[in-house]
Amino acid sequence: MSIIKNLVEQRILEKTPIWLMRQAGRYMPEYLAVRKNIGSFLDMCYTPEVASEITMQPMKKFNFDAAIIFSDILVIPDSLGINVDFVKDKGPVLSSITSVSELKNKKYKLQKIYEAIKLVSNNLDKHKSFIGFAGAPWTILCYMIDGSSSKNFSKTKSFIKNNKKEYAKIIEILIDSISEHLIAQIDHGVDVVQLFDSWSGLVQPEDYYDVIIHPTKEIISRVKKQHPNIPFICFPRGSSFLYKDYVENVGLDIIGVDEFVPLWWIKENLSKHAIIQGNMDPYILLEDKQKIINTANKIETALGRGKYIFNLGHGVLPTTNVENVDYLRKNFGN
Ligand code: 1CP
Repeated sequence: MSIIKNLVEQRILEKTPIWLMRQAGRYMPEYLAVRKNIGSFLDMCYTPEVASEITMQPMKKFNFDAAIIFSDILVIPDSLGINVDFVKDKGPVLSSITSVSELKNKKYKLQKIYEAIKLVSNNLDKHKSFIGFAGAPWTILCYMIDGSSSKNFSKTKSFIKNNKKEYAKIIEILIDSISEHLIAQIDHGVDVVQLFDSWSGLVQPEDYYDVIIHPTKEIISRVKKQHPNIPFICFPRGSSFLYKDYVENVGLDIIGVDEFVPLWWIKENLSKHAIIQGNMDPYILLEDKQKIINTANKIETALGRGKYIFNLGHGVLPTTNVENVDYLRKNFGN
């Protein structure tokens, strides 16, 4: 059985499992070498041999406990007929929408991701976990309405206040597509799933139940109806005090915690409801090796060896030195 499934069932393992969000990507020379030869970022995601090779790069180099399929949260808007482009030094640019009538069905595109999952699944050691993922409805909506990355996604915030009917229809479509996408990933070989809600911290507390908790709970319930034993990781980044309402209500197994939540608060409010994942500031990986290992060990001491999943509070920064990641992997938990 895979390591994360084991942890969810037994609640304690001999060693703390470790993987890193964005473990495949721009800080790895192997990734950049492949990227140079492929036209667009989405072409990488939709070419099964390439996506599976990139998924395996950090596994070969660091022997992490889990692989995460190389893909992106924005494949969902792409599969709904929205034009998605990744522009160098700018990030994603989407043909933003204002009404549900602008959406089309291009879900056939996602088949290539499922083929990549099959390829990885055939090659991955069965003790390793294999994570599939999707963006949560709110975070995907932010890109669909604002059309690009933003500090505050104010267009999206204004949209949900002033176009309640359109908003409700789009959210239903997102709940359907995300649930189907996660179920298909499990059907093709992943054995853990993670929902990324990177911008949940922008939602006001009075809207948090409707915009964040309700759609997430609905997705988890649909996926677990088909696959009751699938470990569900949720990462509502930036949720602060609302992390507590989130873990108590959505029906998850593992909660991804960002670096802004203190360890004592996590233990007091989250640990009894879920297995914890994350929390180390990605910036720490830019520091010296002693600082890296001391910080990682401090988190392990607080949360308990073998009782949580080591990860960062957000993705690996592109400027991270590969040697530091290697040092962390080899020395953490010894
Ligand atoms: O080479 C490049 O220039 C592309 C960089 C890149 C990579 C490597 C992007 C563009 N996406 C990815 C892969 C990716 N994205 C993974 C792969 C698996 C792994 O972790 O190894 C995952 C899980 C994601 C998820 C993702 N994409 C999120 C959620 C997590 C997070 O970082 O908050 C988000 C918000 C995106 C959107 C996205 N994709 C890429 C960019 C530059 C962005 C925008 C980020 C932003 O708005 O700040």
